[in-house]
Amino acid sequence: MSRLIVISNRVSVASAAGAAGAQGGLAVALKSALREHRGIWFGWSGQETPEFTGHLDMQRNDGVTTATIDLEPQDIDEYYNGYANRTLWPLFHYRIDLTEYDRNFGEGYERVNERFATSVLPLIEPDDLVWVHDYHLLPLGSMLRAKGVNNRMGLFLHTPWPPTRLLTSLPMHERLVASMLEYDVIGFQTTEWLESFLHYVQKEMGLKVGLDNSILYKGRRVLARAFPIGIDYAEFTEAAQSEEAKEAHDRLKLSVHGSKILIGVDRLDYSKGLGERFSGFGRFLADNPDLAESAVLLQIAPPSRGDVASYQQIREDLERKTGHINGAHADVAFVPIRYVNRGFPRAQLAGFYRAADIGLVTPLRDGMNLVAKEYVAAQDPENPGVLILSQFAGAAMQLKDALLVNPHSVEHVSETIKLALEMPLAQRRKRHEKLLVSVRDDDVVRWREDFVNTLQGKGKTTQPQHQAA
Ligand code: GDG
Repeated sequence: MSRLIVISNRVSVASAAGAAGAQGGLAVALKSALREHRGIWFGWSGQETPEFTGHLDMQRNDGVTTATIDLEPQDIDEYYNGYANRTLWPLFHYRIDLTEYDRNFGEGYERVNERFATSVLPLIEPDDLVWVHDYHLLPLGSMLRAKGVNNRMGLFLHTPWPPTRLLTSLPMHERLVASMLEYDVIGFQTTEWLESFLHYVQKEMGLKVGLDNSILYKGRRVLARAFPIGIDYAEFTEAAQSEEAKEAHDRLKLSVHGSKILIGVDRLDYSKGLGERFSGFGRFLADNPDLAESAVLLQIAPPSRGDVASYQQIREDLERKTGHINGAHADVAFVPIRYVNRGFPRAQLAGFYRAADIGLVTPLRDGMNLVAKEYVAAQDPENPGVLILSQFAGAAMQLKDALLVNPHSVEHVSETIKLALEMPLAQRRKRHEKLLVSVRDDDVVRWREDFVNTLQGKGKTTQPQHQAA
């Protein structure tokens, strides 16, 4: 079996990130992939160095070999906080109002990708498969090719891919996309993002796309496909059975004195639609005075990307909104929104999900959204809760038995909460049963095998069973 070299912006070393309790979906997915595969995970350590040296810190922990580099403050400003999180992230989530176009960011992005390429090069052996992750590293493959790497190389994008008309607002968009075509395989979360990408290469670059979605570029064949990511189902259901999960479940249940529980779990990010969610819940409280005090919203939102102004802004907005809604609807022994700005260990999270009657997952735009899948996996099949899911999350393409909502409509969110609270047990069970099949079968193991097999050129392997056509 070929070795796998996984390259991503950040590397989650050992179990430290797990203990901190706020690792993102990418880290959760990759760790389980690497544990099973011989190989190396390369990326930024998250640490600063006054001057870039390219020194590789190699470690073996938890069955995973990692190699990390430190970056200079200017790299972090221009590449990570700049081009990645102030330019590409908002643009890829359809927020051109928040997208900043700064030439220094673009230069920093290229410089750091070049530094990644130079540093990882000595680790790559001739038969290795190279698997690059996410929007931070789109041009990395082309830089490795320029250094003579002929290995099979794949890219997986965890975010959405924006419509062509939005992407063309990015200066030098052609150059960015052309650099991506140096990979052998380009993976997206859903067919929607894939179609946007194929639209771009046809309309803007005049390239031909074959029936198998392969793109002929400079005499090479690049395969673009959807590979919807899943959760580590086995690991998560085990965590949900643990004593720690049961204690967390009981603690939360006891604390609400018989009220129903709605849960949201999200990195504090504007793409997750937290403000709209709170407003929808506020509308539900206002529309249903007879049901007031019968439902509590627990929102867990560990802060992320705090160095970026738009993230500071959303934090302030949410604090104000929570205060406003709680002020209007609280009573001496009742507070409708519990807004918690910190992370919890995974087992506790699983217990909270299980205790919740409704999973409220309402991003305005999301590549996939693993929280929706975790909520389903954590339910008691005999008495499951109801998943309310944004129609704009990639997960909505698979989880069609959730109650799908338009997160921009406070009325729709409010009505859907009511519907979910009143849903009879038989219907809850029926919906959950179908959702569970998708979450269990299209898990992270299947995702990884599918991507790696495709990268190895083993032809089209099993398509996810529950991906919409
Ligand atoms: C990106 C894409 C795509 C959250 N709070 C805590 C905690 N989390 C964990 C969740 C879940 C993960 O973080 C979040 O994953 P998501 O998929 O919801 O979102 P992103 O972080 O934006 O991930 C996304 C994903 O990559 C994978 O491709 O699905 O669309 O944006 O696993 O449980 N974990 C713990 N404590 C917390 O308080 N332990």
